Amino acid sequence: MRPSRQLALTGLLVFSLIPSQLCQMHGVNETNFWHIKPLINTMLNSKYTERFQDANVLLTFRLVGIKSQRLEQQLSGQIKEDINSREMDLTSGQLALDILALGACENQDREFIHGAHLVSKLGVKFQAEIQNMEAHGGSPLTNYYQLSLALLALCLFNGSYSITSVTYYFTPENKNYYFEDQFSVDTGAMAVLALTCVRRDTQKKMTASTKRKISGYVASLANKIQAEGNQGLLGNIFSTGEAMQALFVSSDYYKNERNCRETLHAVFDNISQGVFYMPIAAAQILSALMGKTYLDVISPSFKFNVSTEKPVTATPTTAPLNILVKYSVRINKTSHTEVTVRKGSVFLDVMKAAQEKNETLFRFTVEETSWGPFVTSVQGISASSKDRTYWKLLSNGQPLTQGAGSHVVQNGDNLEVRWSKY
Ligand code: B12
Repeated sequence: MRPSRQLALTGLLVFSLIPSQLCQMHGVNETNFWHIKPLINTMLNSKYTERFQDANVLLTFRLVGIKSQRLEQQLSGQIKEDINSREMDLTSGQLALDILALGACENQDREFIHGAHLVSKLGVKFQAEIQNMEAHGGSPLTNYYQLSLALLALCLFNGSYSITSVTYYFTPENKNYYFEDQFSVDTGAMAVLALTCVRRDTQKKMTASTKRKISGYVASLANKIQAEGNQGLLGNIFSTGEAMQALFVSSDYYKNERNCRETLHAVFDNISQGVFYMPIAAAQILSALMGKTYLDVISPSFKFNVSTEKPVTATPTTAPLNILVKYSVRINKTSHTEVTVRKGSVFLDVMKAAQEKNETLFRFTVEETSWGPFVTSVQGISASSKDRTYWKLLSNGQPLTQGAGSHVVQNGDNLEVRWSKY
């Protein structure tokens, strides 16, 4: 960014930053704004040729008040086109995110939500999730992160949902907050935001005891999130943004300046290492860093203009050295191989190299998603939401915190895809 433009942008931000809730002294301000600049650049400079990342990015742009008319028009256009073409196929969480993104601005996008009856359609999808849980031992069609997104959007945009279902299905002990016995911080955080909205919902007639119950859920989930705290992060780096939002609205955690400093230090450090190079990852952390939560969607934000940066040209990779890694597929028994790939390769390159060596043992399929390629099948065995099965990715025995398209492998790594249940 050229110095003059940087100054202009910083100047505008000074007036717009409202880290009103917590982290007041240590949130992003004019002196440390440069830390978050890479996030804004990532979001501004991405191509958005695929539809997947639009809603998260548009939502954050609007929530924190970044006004880039060109991009807003492009993203909202893509979202509306997508809704028009495959509304029935959208999952509850996808439609909820679309509503949050479109509804985060008081313009014709809100009319689109209204005209296309998106909120009542979301109500139907939410109800279908509940019915699925009733019929299939408590498992939703998608997952609790999406169920929470749906509840949040319904609550913010006056949709219909049953308080009885909410108090029954969102108890903190529910198995859906966990993947293989591990509390999912992202999921818990989204539920805290949704339940906080429900507790504040003045449209709903709620008894004092129901209110207390929901407050109890929120407090318990917030405690579980805090229990996953580790050197400033909550869960891992990619869950920290949404966890921050949840703790902003539900606990005193960030009233403690030390906690706040620790989180910001860890997050800024990761930003400087380029960890948030995906627009969705940048979008999910930026709102919290600017003191905003998804509950602020319905209150308009101060706007400031930014001009689009020239895309940063990728630095050419250095000499193409080869590295040797082990790769295995584990179902009941394990199939091993060793492959040579270029230095700087990602997990997916290893999977491709193994597939070329032995198609029968190592064939696989992926599906493009907002986080990149999701491994859907290996050896012809497909992941299934219904059976709560998936292909887990591991390196040296540890689950990856990034996907197959992002995780860079190192010489000598022991990589594995493992048939797992969550
Ligand atoms: C639910 C969930 C899962 C479920 C998805 C299946 C289901 N029935 O719901 C399960 C448990 C299978 C899962 C698996 C994994 N997940 Co996951 N998951 C989530 C979670 C909590 C919500 C996703 C969601 O529903 N979003 C909302 C809907 C509307 O958006 P969507 O794009 O339609 O959602 C789909 C994709 O997100 C996809 N998906 C889910 N996880 C991942 C991970 C990757 C890398 C990809 C490419 C796609 C993908 O499944 C969703 C449902 O179809 C997110 C949290 C978050 N902050 O987003 C983490 C999250 C996306 N997952 C993550 C990771 C790391 C994984 C794994 C790589 C873990 C592992 N070591 O194996 C695997 C994926 C392996 C593979 N096969 O490719 C990270 C991604 C970080 C990154 N920078 O890439 C996140 C952000 C969690 C975190 N904080 O670490 N996940």
